[in-house]
This record gives sequence, structure tokens and C-alpha cells, in this order.
Amino acid sequence: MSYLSSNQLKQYDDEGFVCPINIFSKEKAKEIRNEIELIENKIPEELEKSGRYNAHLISPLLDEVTHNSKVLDAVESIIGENILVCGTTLFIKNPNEKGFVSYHQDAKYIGLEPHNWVTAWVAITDSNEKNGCMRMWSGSHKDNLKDHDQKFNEGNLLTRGQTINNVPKEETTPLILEAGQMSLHHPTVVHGSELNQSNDRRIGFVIQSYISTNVKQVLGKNSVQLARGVDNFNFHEKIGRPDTLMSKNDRELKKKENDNLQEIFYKGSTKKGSY
Ligand SMILES: O=C(O)CCC(=O)C(=O)O
Repeated sequence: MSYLSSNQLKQYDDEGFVCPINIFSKEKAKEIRNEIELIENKIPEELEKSGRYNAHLISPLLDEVTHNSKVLDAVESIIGENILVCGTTLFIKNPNEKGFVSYHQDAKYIGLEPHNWVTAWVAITDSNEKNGCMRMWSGSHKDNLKDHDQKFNEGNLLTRGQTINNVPKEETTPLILEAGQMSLHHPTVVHGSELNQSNDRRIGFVIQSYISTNVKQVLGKNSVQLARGVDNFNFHEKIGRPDTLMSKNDRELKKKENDNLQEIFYKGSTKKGSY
């Protein structure tokens, strides 16, 4: 039986996203936030800029979220029972910084084909219109990939500042989540987010993405963790999970994976952004 209800699956099929899905308590979310902030305090560059990827490889609590059985049950309802984790991203918006995310489709520059994958956005803090939650253009996943301008613009939290122009904001839906809840979204749904105008940080831990074992990386090389089921395809190298916070070996592994990611994200681009 599917973990997501038939209404939730219908929402995903019709709109390209589903939310809110309850995963853990606000207290647990605070514990996870503390671990993120501990890493930031100890080694600031570890989570900054292009360091923001794959923090689950150095943080046991983020690893626990990535392999959380409720998250995986919901993901299984969408992509089936053989699930790989192919990366994570921390999307942090601090108050008084000009961070935003332009409207884009994840599938455009990520190299994961076919699109039998889904992205989980887990709220470590509340996420709402005031602090710049994600906004989805409902139904846009049914179209093909759209043209993106590569703006490399200041404040844009995407690698290339990739932007789909003229998205009608009035047709977008804010994904309002409380800390400990998550949303799932489709590889081709158009989405973005605005500035954080609150007095606190907005932290999203994004598993980008959960892929089915039949998905290939066509632009470079990703390593993966087997999250559930069996992998009869073996398209990707497998990597382990951390048992301590920020061990030297795990930090080296994260660095290696992130270097590979840069190759993928900037494939064919003459310019490089800061992420
Ligand atoms: O966190 C955000 O505001 C945007 C995140 C995003 O674009 C994504 O998870 O695909």
C-alpha cells in the first residue's frame, strides 16, 4: 500500500508537488539546526557556497534525515521501492541577506535521466511567505524543459542564476511548512523562492535527489547511497554513511563528491558562479 494517500498522489500528479508531509517534531528540527550551526561555527567554509552540498556525508543527524523511514515511505510512493540518495543541498537564507532562488526546473542542469526521481525539501526551520518559502508553478511539470537564461546574478542561490522568465507569480503556490515537515517535488516543476524578510534564518535541507536505481547521470559522475531496495543496475559508485560528526575521512569524501558536482553543474558553461 502506498504511504501517500490517493489525494496526495493526485496532488503530485496534477500539480508537480505534494505537501505538507509530517516527518519529525519541532524539537528534533531544533536539534538538527544545532548540529548545522555547530558545523558552521567550527569550520565556517564547510557549509558555505559550494560547500553546501552533501552535508549528510559529515553530519550523523542529516544522514538520519536522509535515511528517515517516513521520508523514504513517501518517496517510494512516487519512484518505487529501489531508492538511491544521489546528493543533498542546504538552502539557507539568512535574514538581512539578499538570497533568493529564481524560477527554474531542477532537471535542466542536473544530468539525471530518465526523470524517475524526486526532490525532498525538509524544513529545519518553519518556511513561509515571510521568510521566503518555495513557490511552485502548479502543473508546469507537464510541459517539457523550458529555456533558462543564465544570469549569474547577485543574491541568486542557484549555480548559474538559471531563470525561466515571465512566470506568473499569481499562479504559483507557496509551500508553507513547519519545522519537521517536508514537501516533495517533481524534476520538471517550475519553482523558485523570494527573499527572507523575517528576523530568523530559513533553513531547508534538500535531498536532491532520491533517484530510482534505473536513473543515470549523463553529465558526469555522482556517487550514491542505497537507501532502500536493491540496485540491479549499478550505474553509480556506492559510498558509506557517517557515524561521527565531521571526521577527516568524511570531510574528504564530501569534498571529492562536491568537486564532481561542480563538473556536472557547470558542464558546457564558460562561466562559474559561487555555488
Ligand atoms: O530552498 C529554496 O528556496 C529553493 C530550493 C530549490 O530550488 C529546490 O529544492 O529545488
